[in-house]
Amino acid sequence: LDEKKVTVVFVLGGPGSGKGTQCANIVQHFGFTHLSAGDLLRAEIKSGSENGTMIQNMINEGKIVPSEVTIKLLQRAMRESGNNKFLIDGFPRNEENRAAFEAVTKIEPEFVLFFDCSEEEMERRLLSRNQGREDDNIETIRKRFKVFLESSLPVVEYYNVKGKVRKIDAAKPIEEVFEAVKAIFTSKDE
Ligand code: UP5
Ligand code: MG
Repeated sequence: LDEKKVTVVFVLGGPGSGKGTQCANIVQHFGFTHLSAGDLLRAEIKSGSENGTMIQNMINEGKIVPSEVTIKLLQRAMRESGNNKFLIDGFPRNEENRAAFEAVTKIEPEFVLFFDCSEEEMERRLLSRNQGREDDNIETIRKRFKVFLESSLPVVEYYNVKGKVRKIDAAKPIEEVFEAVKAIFTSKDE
C-alpha cells in the first residue's frame, strides 16, 4: 500500500449520528471503499479470532479497543480492497488511535467529515435500530456517549485546528444530510 497514492477521509461523529448510513451513499456516488472500524471489529469477533473475547468485552462496555488491533484490521482491509480511496468510519476514536495510525501508516487524512447530532436524537436512533447490536442497550449507549465526549471529540478538535474538519448537521433527515455531504465531496473534486 503506497501511502502517497492513498486518499483517506475519516468519518467521525457520535454513536448513531449516521456515519454508516452516509458512508453507504458516498460509496455509490464517489467510488470510495467504506471501512467501518466497528464492523471490522465485529467481524473479528465472529471469525473466532484469539482477540475476539477481548474485543467483545470492550464493545459491550463502550470502550476503545487498543489501536494495534484496529489498525491491523484497517490495513488488511485496505490492502484487500484493491482501491486507493477510503472512508474510515468510526476511527480514530482517541488520541492514541490517531497518533498510532499516523505513525504506522504515514497516512494523513484528506479531511474529516464530522456528523454533529444531539444525544437525544442519537439515543432515539440507536434504541430503534433493531439490528441486534449488543451495544444498543441504554446502559451501553450512555457509556458510548461518555467515551465519545471525553476521548473522541478531542480528536475532532485536533483536526479542526488544522482546518481539516467538514462539519455537517446530522440531525436532519437522511436525504438532507447527504445533500450536505455531496457538496463537500463535489467541491473537493473541482
Ligand atoms: N439514521 C441514520 N441517519 C439518520 C437520519 N439522518 N435521520 C434519522 N435516522 C437516521 O445510524 C444509526 C441509526 O439511525 C440507523 O437505524 C439509521 O437508519 C438511523 P448509523 O448510520 O448506523 O449510525 P452510526 O453513526 O454508524 O452509528 P454506530 O452505532 O455504528 O456508531 P458507533 O460509533 O457507536 O459504532 P461503531 O460501530 O463505530 O463502534 C462500536 C464500538 O466498537 C465502539 O463503541 C467501540 O467499543 C468499538 N470500536 C473501537 O474500539 N475502536 C474503533 O476504532 C471503532 C469501534
Ligand atoms: Mg456505524
